[in-house]
Amino acid sequence: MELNRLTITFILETLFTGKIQHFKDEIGSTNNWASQELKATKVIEGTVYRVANQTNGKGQRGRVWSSERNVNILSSFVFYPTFIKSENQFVLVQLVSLAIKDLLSNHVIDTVKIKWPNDIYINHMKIAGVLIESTMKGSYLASSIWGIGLNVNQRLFENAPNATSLILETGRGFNLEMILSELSFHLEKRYLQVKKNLNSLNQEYGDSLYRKEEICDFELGNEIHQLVVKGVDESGQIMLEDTFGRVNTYGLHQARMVI
Ligand code: BT5
Repeated sequence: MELNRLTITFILETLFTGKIQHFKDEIGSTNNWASQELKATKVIEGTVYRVANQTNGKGQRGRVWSSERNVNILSSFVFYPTFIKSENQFVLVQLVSLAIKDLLSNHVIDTVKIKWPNDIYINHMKIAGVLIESTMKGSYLASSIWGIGLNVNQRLFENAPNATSLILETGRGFNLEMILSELSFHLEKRYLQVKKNLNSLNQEYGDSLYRKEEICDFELGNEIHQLVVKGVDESGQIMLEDTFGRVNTYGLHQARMVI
């Protein structure tokens, strides 16, 4: 007798993350939308703003995030990490990156890597990008918007030749609401982990770094240097070793991996 294959859908329960969802067909940028809402009303922690299409999707430092309509996750979550000092805000980068890695690792066979600081890579291709925008009160964080672009069902990337997606990596399509629910689950799990112990993600984040212990080309100023990725320090600066075995740390504006 032939066995029927059962498809079981798990509804991942969270305490507060993704419980309130706002959806629009189109907006400039979900990060800007969330930021406007934060200024205008009281937004409950864990609320997520998601769209089918962004007309002005933002990357880091003026770069553009591009996506086809209604095939990918384009979302921004609102959190209040008021227990984190601004000098420790790199933990947010760690927790969001690791949460996306958790989600993807449940679906793909290949290893998911984090290209410093927070690009998510599979097989040398970028599958997700993160844009965190926070406000401060005194020396602590007040609110934080976690913008996440995750490629799910898009097959062709004309504007980003180095991109991949879940459908390209697994050969099957995914339900976007389900992926959003998984994302909410993993974000909350990592957030609560950090709330308990601020340094709990250091080791895992360091071990997940893309091309760790490999010689890579890095742009430092206008020059290209061959350096080995050793890890990150507690402030999130990347630690790079030169050919003489000297390790120096660099901030976001100082070093860029050339791939
Ligand atoms: C990022 O910037 O990777 C952060 C992207 C964050 C996007 C989300 S979508 C929801 C929320 N609302 C927003 O407005 N933004 C956030 P960066 O590291 O600067 O990478 C940008 C670069 O990635 C671009 O210059 C392209 O080379 C490449 N890129 C653009 N779209 C891509 C895509 N869909 N997949 C992979 N790479 C892409």
